[in-house]
Amino acid sequence: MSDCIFCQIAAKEVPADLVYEDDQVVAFRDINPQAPVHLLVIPRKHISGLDTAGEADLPVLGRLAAVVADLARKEGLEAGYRLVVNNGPDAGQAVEHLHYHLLGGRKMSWPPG
Ligand code: DGP
Repeated sequence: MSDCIFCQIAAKEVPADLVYEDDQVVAFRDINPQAPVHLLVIPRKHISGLDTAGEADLPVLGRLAAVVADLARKEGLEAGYRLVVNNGPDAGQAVEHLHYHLLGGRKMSWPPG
């Protein structure tokens, strides 16, 4: 989608600190990090949120999870990390392109805010 900031980052039309890319998935550092490591892991395909992902998107959802686990290892998050999907207004989703927040490098509290 031409007016989607994450589509533009995936297409390299907007700069970002990319840490990983393949034909299906792109990962980059969050512009407003909430932890020492804060990556956003997205599908290249424009999917507005987890609730709009369909059957055909199941392979890319699996790929996203595998890339998250790999990036967590590469970022040295052996002590643990948190994976967050904000879906919809109550969760505070600001960018309507599915993204996994990979947060780590500090102790996390529970419940989240
Ligand atoms: P969410 O609330 O789950 O939709 O989080 C969106 C995240 O995206 C937020 O943590 C800030 C980040 N973000 C928004 N615009 C940009 C951008 O242009 N570049 C980067 N690197 N991150 C962005």
